[in-house]
Amino acid sequence: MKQYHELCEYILKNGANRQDRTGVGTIGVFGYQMRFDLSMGFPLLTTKKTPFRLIVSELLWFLKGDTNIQTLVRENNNIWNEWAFDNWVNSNDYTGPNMENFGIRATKDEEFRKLYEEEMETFITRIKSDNDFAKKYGELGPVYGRQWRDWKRQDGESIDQIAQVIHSIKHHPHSRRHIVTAWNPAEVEHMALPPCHSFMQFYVQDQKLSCQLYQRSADVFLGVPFNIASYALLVHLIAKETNLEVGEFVHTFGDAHIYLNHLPQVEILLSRTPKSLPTIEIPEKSIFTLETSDILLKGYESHPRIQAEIAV
Ligand code: DHF
Ligand code: TMP
Repeated sequence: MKQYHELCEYILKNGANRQDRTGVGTIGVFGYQMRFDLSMGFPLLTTKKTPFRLIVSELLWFLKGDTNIQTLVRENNNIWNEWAFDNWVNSNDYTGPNMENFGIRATKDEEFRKLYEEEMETFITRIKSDNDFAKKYGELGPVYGRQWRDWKRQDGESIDQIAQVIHSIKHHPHSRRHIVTAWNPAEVEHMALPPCHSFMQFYVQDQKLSCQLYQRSADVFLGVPFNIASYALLVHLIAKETNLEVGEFVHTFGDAHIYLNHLPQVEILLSRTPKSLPTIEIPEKSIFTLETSDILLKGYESHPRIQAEIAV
């Protein structure tokens, strides 16, 4: 995973300081590309412990067309909580303490942070157990899962982009039209977060399946290790489904940034030496019926976890 270390070093050397939507501030560049040869091992970052189970559970949630965090939190996957919580605390049904700008306030005010953590816990407990509540407030809007599996056409029909791309890879491997897009301009305003990993293209050569992703916005310390592993896994799953070997994952970025409050963590990470890559095992099962526990990670050795605050 020297590619990831090179990305961090490149941003530290060439990045410009930028204010951003979250108020945290970043150092970033515009335009960068990494390539991973997936036959060389599974690209899960080894210089900090990266929770593969959460990555699998999120990808399978997308692939099932799900956009409600209830499924995730029931699998103890809390990576999308803040974005559902944001809808809840800004709704008319919410009567608790003021949670305006909870993300940035929690990083600056210890007392508020405790209050926020309590409110979040109450919210997540209710999402897990109360289906009616979850239907309303666990929903992130028409995010990845909806656009991938159920893109609404104007005539009321819908498009299953994943099923279509699998079909086109099987029947026209050399096509230059193997595209899946999550960026739906008509629906972006209804999404809890506009898609960051927005547009992908598949490519077949010599019986190997490759994929290139365009990621418009990239939180290099927290998001990117997840994004690399998630798309690498997606290539493995679609390759299996189409009887191909895995080729390359090409990761192209728009705004690639390191949040200023992640700089100490990035220093620690860069001081570590990468270890050899793990491998994965996938059972013979349809891509749409896989469960998180079906996918096995073998031989993953990593340096310890490095905790960091997420910018909301
Ligand atoms: N917002 C921001 N600012 N950055 C993101 O990377 C991001 N990613 C989202 C939604 N919004 C975002 C969805 N993906 C974590 C990783 C990926 C992710 C959301 C959160 C994360 O916090 N990872 C922690 C471990 C989390 C845990 O164990 O629960 C990590 O240390 O990798
Ligand atoms: P933005 O919508 O203002 O660009 O903020 C989104 C932030 O989330 C940005 O820091 C990028 C980050 N992000 C990732 O890096 N990967 C992801 O998969 C997701 C969902 C978000």
